[in-house]
Amino acid sequence: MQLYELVLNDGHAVSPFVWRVRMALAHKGLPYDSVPIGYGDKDKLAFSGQDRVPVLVDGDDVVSDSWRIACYLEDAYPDRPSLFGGAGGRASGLFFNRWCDTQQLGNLFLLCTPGTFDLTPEADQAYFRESRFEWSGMTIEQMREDPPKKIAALHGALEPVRQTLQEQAWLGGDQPAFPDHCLFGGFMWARTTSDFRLLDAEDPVEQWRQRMLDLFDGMARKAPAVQQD
Ligand SMILES: N[C@@H](CCC(=O)N[C@@H](CS)C(=O)NCC(=O)O)C(=O)O
Repeated sequence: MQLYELVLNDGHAVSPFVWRVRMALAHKGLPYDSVPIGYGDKDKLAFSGQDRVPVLVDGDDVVSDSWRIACYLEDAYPDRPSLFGGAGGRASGLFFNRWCDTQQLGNLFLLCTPGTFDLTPEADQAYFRESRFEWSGMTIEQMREDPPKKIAALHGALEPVRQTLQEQAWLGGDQPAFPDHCLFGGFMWARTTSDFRLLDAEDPVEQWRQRMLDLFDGMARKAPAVQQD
């Protein structure tokens, strides 16, 4: 298998969507070769019929979009540890996936985009700046203003997750499942790009994040990052 993934300066794999898939592949115990690409390498993704990472190539199968890749892995490798724990888990997993896309990543966008820009090779910085301005109407400099206010908004959005992790170790219950990998992807975006602390040490979400960093022999903890804790 090959995983096309976004890799910026100093080997920082910043994409929350790629991290979801990296964790899902480790969860299933499936080895793969990484194909690192930058923002300026979209032509290398043309074979997939779209221009975003992650893209997974498995023999003749080409799958893009992190949710669709998770579903593909679950269906193609049913004998490996399950990502969803059955049809009900997949159905509610889709809801949580969309919650992460809109609520978690929505709140992380203004926080993590400046650090992502700082790690973007110079040749791609103009594209990055312009595309993010088109999406948000904000310059990178404007996004850098008042991180504490943005961290407080994220903290509020995470309350249902916090209350869940007060009752159980993982979003998947007594073991990690794809919803854990989804949420963790966003925190890996922050860890790989930005030096601010998002969570207090006693927050159940932080304790869960530490457990996630330890999974699969500390795979995520060992990845090049700005934050080391
Ligand atoms: N819904 C897609 C989103 C994929 C996506 O937006 N990927 C970003 C990386 S974080 C990308 O390829 N960005 C390229 C760009 O901004 O030009 C998924 O879940 O995989």
